[in-house]
Amino acid sequence: MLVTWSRERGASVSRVTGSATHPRPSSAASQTAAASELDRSELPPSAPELSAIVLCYRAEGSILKVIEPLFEQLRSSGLAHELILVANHDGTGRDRTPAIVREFAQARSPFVRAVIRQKKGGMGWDMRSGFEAARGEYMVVIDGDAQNPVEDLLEAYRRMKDSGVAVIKGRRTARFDSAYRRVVSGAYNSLFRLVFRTGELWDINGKPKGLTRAAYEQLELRSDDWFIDAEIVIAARRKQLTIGELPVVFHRNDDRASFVRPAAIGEFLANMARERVGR
Ligand SMILES: Nc1nc2c(ncn2[C@@H]2O[C@H](COP(=O)(O)OP(=O)(O)OP(=O)(O)O)[C@@H](O)[C@H]2O)c(=O)[nH]1
Ligand SMILES: [Mg+2]
Repeated sequence: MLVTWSRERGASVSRVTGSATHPRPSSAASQTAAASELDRSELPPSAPELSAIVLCYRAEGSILKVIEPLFEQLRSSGLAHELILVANHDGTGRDRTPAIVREFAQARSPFVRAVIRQKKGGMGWDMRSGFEAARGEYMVVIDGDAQNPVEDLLEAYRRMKDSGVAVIKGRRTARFDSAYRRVVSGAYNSLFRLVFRTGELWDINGKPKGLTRAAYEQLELRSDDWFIDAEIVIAARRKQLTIGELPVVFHRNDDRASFVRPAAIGEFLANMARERVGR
């Protein structure tokens, strides 16, 4: 089942399509993502309602544009929360992100925690290491490159909470990134729809991405690369979980060029073929 909303914030559910099936109770599925650099003795005693997860990879000083306002928004939300900053690195020591994130987290412990490990995978590995460290009932992940408005993280949580969807994803209805990226994204989503018959779902890679803890435990995510976004959607549909699509604005990245090179397109195609054949 797909739940969609109109663009205006605070609007109620506008459309529900497909047949509803209640999610199964959570299984004790083992999650294989990386452990984190965390001192668990410092954690508050009870699990928070919301784990906000930020992928900080190679953001360096510009990460503060995202995590400072996000920290303030979480604090003033009144929610029991934690902010998990994923700053895994390639081990060369050239990336200043881990040091910046560590300092930020230490100053705000225990509500902010850093996950800092040498990378053993791409974006999917980082996202899974964030989920693995998170303890919240709801987990919402956002990129650390400021392309999504920071307030969309809490908005995604609220929509999940109000509507009861198990999974939420952003759907970029206004994009200000490059024409190259928009074309790649459009072609990928058209092909994805054709191959996986995902109906009205669109913008598979859109963030924020949010999962309830029960959904996370059912999905048993494995992707280490870009395909994790697709894996979330494909696995959620197989488990007949309800997916919500939140319309979002997507800004241009003024700090760096696109990471999505032609090789990434080949990787997407190979992943789609493997997933389709492997069913
Ligand atoms: N490229 C890349 N990103 C990673 C990796 N691990 C984590 N990430 C995070 O993934 C997020 C999304 O990557 P982006 O390259 O910004 O993806 P995008 O916005 O869809 O595409 P571009 O803006 O065109 O690069 C970033 O904010 C990174 O923090 C990694 O190994 N490679
Ligand atoms: Mg980006």
